[in-house]
Amino acid sequence: MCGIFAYLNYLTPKSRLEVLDLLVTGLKRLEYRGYDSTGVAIDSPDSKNIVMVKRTGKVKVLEDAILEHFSGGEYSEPVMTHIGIAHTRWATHGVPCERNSHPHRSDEGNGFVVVHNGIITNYNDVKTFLAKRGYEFESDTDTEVFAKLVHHLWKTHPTYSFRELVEQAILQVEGAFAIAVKSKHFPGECVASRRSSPLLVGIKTKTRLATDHIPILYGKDDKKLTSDQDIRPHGQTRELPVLPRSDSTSEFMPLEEKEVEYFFASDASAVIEHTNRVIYLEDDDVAAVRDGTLSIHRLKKSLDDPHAREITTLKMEIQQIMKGNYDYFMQKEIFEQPDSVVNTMRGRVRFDGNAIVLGGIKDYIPEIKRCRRLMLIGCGTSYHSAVATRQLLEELTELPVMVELASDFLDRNTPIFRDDVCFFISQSGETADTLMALRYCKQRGALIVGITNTVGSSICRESHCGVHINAGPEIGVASTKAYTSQFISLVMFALVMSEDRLSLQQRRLEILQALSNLADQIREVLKLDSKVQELAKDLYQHKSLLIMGRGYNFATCLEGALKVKELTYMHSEGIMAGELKHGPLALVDGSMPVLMIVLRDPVYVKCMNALQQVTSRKGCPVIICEEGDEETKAFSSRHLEIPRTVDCLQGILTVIPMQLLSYHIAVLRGCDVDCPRNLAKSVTVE
Ligand code: UD2
Ligand code: GLU
Ligand code: MG
Repeated sequence: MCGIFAYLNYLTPKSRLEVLDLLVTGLKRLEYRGYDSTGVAIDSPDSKNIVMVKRTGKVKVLEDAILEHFSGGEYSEPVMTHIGIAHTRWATHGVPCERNSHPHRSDEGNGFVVVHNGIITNYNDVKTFLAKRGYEFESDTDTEVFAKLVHHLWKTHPTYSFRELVEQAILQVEGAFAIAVKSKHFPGECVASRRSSPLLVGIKTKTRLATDHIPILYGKDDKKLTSDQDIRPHGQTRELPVLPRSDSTSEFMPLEEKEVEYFFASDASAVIEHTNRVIYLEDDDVAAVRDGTLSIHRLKKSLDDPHAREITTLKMEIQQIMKGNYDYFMQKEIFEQPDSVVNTMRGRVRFDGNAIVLGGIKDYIPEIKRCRRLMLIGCGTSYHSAVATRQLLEELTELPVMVELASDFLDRNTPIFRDDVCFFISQSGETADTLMALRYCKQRGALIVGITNTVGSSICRESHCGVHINAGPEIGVASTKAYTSQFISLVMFALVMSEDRLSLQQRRLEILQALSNLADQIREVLKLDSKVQELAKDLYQHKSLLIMGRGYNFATCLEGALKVKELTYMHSEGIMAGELKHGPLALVDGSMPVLMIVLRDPVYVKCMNALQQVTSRKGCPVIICEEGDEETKAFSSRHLEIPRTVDCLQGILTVIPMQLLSYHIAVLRGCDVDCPRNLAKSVTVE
């Protein structure tokens, strides 16, 4: 998840220094979306070239570099019309460094420069296609192929407008993107588009616009030129479909006003200080500004497509917008999970062919299959993701699986052998204990696999191979979306390991099917929010909360209790329901808050036993159960119902009410949700 920002002033004199200042300020607002590196592109003083400045690290580093390089002189002279683009990066493709920083360019002459948020999943195919045509690549990013593809299309279709070139290019790419493109061949113009990643256009005029909507212009799908090969689908060649061209004289609907400024941004926080008039672009919209006029295009019109995009008037404060409609980053991240789980699977799971490819470990799979045991090592929430998936890993890999807390693992000097495969799970990829455990195992000759959210992190670099969970930056100290994405990454690994096991195919299909429904089911669970909030009101003044479950949901109990502890400073314990009689049952009475997870899975009967034990000690537990499970619901007046899914993925749906519950309790207790006391986001000390 990166931040993109572009600023176009039309007949509104601004010096390049002012433009740079605007770009840097825009990036600062978007910095929460990623802070691996930053970059800007503006016109050179003679307006014949494009100048770029890029820096590794946060926006401040870029700001200092700009102050150093562009003081006064020709950069302070006003220009009537100009377009500048800017980017703050959260690396997915290629480590954070200056070379991989955006904007990316089409050629040495900076003909086209691009900023991008998202992942172009077929970038290797596009790269091969372009390499054959003589393009040389400078970075490891997926983004660079887009700049070069536009350039290639420009070479082969010299009569096309800037907008048409970009439209052509987005036809060829798969995956998720929000992009803004600037070109020295089309001065004063900007083209932007999105698919899955967010993008909006801010409009600032001196007087209020005469219109509150921008008409959408639809392509006519009648012309097909044949001049090149289509880059999709993988390996095959098809005619490169060239877009229907809309009538170029009518394509730009002039706004009444002459002087106008446009802002393209990943979210409203970056534009709100300039204007409150924005258009939220929809997937596959192509927004183009030419001669100061904005137009929005779509390739094809289908029946229910609207005729125009509304200009929305924002009524929010900056702080509010940065967090979307949320009060805290943690809350935002909880609600991001329908998208982040899809991002984890993006480009890896093919639901149509029931195939899974984890590019980061595929070459190591034969070696992993020969191993003697799998070790999963992590701390805190990352450790819980291992607990959550252990059973499925045992089932689908048929290998012994050990799950270890990194610190304890080291304390024990655990024996490690050359034929062990050790997984190191860490959101930041910098967790000190996990990293030490990694080095310990590496020294002993084991194969080291990383499961990290952060490209270029220490664990990523020091592991032999691994999987990036691609959940997007997690700002809230208490991990939420990283947990569900780690969970899914490990499930995908289990599926890869069992690909050629005939006897397991039915099971695999069942899980793949469930994965394809997961995002929608998470949306369903998130609708419980207000109910969970009510529940939090019952619980927040208590001293303690016991969370019980077993089997696939034991990890949710541990993770739920950890969330409650770290956010609310209440005592909370995740209890294996099978252990009740061996001690914890003594805690239960009519006043002890208890939450129990009782789902219709192979341990249902045992969970019901536990439920009975608790109620017979006058406990009145909150029950998390399956939708419509009347029999279970009968045991308590307080329940949270979640949709049915395959047993091994239940943990993803049951952990979400726990995240919400701890969040609401923390808010009610007046705790700082995003920065719990005594804790830090990434624990880089032992
Ligand atoms: C990779 C590329 C992506 C694109 C895609 C094409 C990156 C970050 N990802 O995505 O750009 O080329 O392939 O199919 O460039 N790794 C570790 N330790 C870890 C995590 C990852 O060593 O903890 C390695 C992994 O072995 C691989 C690389 O980092 O060599 C990228 O891993 P990934 O999970 O992002 O791989 P993939 O195929 O999904
Ligand atoms: N894939 C691009 C990169 O790695 C953009 C990443 C993002 O938006 O998260 O640079
Ligand atoms: Mg590595």
